[in-house]
Amino acid sequence: MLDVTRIRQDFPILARRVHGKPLVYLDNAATTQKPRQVIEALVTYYSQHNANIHRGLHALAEEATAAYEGARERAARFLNAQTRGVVFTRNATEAINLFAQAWGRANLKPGDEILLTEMEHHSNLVPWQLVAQATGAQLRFAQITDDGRLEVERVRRVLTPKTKVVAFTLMSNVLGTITPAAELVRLAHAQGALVLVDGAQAVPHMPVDFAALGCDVLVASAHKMLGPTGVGVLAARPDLLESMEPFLGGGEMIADVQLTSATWNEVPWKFEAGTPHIGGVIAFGEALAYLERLGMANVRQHAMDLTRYALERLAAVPGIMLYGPRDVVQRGGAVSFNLEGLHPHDVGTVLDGEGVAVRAGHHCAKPLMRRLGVAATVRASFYLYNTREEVDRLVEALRAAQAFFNRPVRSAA
Ligand code: 7TS
Repeated sequence: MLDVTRIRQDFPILARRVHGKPLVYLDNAATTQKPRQVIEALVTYYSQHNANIHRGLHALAEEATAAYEGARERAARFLNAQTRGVVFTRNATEAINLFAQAWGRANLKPGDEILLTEMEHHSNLVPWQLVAQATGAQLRFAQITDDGRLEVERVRRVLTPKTKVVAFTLMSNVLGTITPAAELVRLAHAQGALVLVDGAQAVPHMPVDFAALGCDVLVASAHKMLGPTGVGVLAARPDLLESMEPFLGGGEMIADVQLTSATWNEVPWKFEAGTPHIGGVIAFGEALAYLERLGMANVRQHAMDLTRYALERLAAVPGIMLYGPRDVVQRGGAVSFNLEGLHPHDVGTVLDGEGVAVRAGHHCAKPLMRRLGVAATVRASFYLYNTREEVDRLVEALRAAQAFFNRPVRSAA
């Protein structure tokens, strides 16, 4: 069990008022708030240790390098991946682009297939479109069920000997759906395909074990898990990284450089060209330490309890359409819905006026919106500092939106 009252004291922003009301922050799938431990890590880095890493001989450079590489070790432990297999990027999007370009350009050819699902975030779709255009490979898609689940059988149906890579989300940012990743990895590997798992939503909210999943690449974003913006993680098998050509060229990623050629540094540094977000990575290490102290199993339990409560309360709102699985075991805490007769943006605006922050729109998943037959949804997404009282505030604010636009509040019966 999480001590949410105590946790909330670590997050200065949660004491804010918005439009005269106490802030209810339910936009955690977009980005999470930061505890003071993470904010202080940034301040301490810039006020005590700031230096460029891996090159200076002076004390500050050594301190900064040790802290940066320490964060890499912690990230590897957190994900149960090898330290040499952890590459820091700007975000999950860049991590996917890195793999799609560095691996895809060298390994895909006309006739090969890239298998994705209908519910990918644009960042696990567009990079594959780019590499498909560049290589002549074809995109294939596993369909989801009407309640937003990804069934193994439907993936099996589109997986062929031509499939060279399978890339899918472990948790949908729109529907909350948790996909049967370990089973899909086994299936894909049996066909000789590599697997990239998009953990941008899952890694912050549940225990995710890279080795146990068995996938080849796992990506995540620090800012969705209490860390700063500007830091992403690519965890991969070190031998896979070694077999790949670099993604970006420049300082740091080289072993030797001649005027017309260069050789590469060892992994993971081969994939970290230029000065990274040193302070951000170090502060990300603090975010991981914070999550480790709470325990990811407890974080997941809290998400299930709160999501169950939210689904119950939301289902009782007249004229609501809820998307995604209803069973909290099969989903995380991103809850999408629409209110009959109201535009999601209007709902979002009224909610904002009540101090309740949600996202309304296509959530960077336009093909999924088309699959659901809507242009947009309202999305409330929870994290470890959210409470049942905040869910109640959300529901009250939805009623206020219905009253404001004067919609008949038909009884659900
Ligand atoms: N994959 C998934 C499943 C995501 O939800 C997101 C961001 C990304 C990848 C990309 O992460 P980034 O840090 O590189 O931007 N999702 C959202 C969202 O749902 N609302 O804002 C960002």
